Amino acid sequence: MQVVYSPVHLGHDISVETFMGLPIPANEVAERAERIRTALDADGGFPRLEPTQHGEAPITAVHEPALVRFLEVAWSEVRAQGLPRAFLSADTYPNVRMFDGMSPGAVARLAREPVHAAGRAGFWGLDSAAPLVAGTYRAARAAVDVALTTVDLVLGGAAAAYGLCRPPGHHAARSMYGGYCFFNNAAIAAEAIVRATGERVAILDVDYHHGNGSQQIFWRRGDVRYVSIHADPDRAYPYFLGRADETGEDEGAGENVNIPLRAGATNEEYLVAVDRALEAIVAAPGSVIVVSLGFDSYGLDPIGDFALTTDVYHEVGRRVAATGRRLVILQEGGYHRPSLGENARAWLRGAEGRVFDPLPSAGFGASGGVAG
Ligand code: OKP
Ligand code: ZN
Repeated sequence: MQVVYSPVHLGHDISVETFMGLPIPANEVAERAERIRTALDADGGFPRLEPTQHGEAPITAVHEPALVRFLEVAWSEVRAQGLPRAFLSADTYPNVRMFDGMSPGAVARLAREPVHAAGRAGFWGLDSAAPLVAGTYRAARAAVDVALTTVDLVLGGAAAAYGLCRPPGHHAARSMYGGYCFFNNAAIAAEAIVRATGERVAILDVDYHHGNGSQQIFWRRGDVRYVSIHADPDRAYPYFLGRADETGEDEGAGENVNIPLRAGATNEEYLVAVDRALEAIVAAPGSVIVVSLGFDSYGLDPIGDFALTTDVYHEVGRRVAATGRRLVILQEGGYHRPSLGENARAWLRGAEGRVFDPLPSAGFGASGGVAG
């Protein structure tokens, strides 16, 4: 299987994030993508290519152009406003209740983009978990090009291709970045496939977190079905979306399928959910699945609480490919760095119908995950 990777992600060089106000070492770091790249190179079965540039039009097909402009200029504005800092992170958000009791006209006039860089970051951002640095915009653009080049491979005839996107994308909504995400790589890919083929497309999101951005972008659309398996938002980010009763509206009624799972979810429970998700996908026509692939569902992940082990990724990849649909597989999260390479190899080899034999050097083989 071909792998699309760009070294431009290295410029999105993050060392710190905040968790409930406290600075903590960042989770979404460059080492993640480097671990996966190295493991796939060592496997020998994953020829690698760099993305080609696809320009801005496929991005503004799903994102508000002003969001793109903000992300492009944010870092230099921080500099220009003389705010000395290592990264830009929002701290004040336009909570909808700030405007309680005001008329819709007044809200439209008042709830607009502020002037101060911190305010602008809050206006466009979901949370404080998407620190922006000098190389962020270029990295986010490169991740989109990785996704779209992966689409090109599949529309060009490949049964499956893998895009090693970093930063990830599924929390980014039409007019909002956040949750380590800037542009929604999977949504941009799905939209590009719809436009190129005129066919319906399914997104299968198996990151540990609910992809609120992907859900929002296609909420009222009848041509993109979004199916996600994730931690129940009652206990996990993004807290506000991801419940089973969120099914879409208008043309999109019934096109949004959320499968929230309990803490401690096992391989067996996960595979039951995968079968449900795949049933929902094959119930509608279409020949391509965009997979939002996260390994934060792994038992040792520092921010997840499922109990999955490496073998289950091989089986999930196998079952997804067994739908007979072509696969545009795009990397989202996964934060237990030592296991990322092996988990990616397991999933992708499963999707190709190849056996998974752990790399002796990896130290995280098929039994590498622990429960709990
Ligand atoms: C991205 B992906 C607040 C903590 C919020 C954000 C998690 C983003 C996960 N500082 N955590 O879905 O793997
Ligand atoms: Zn995640």
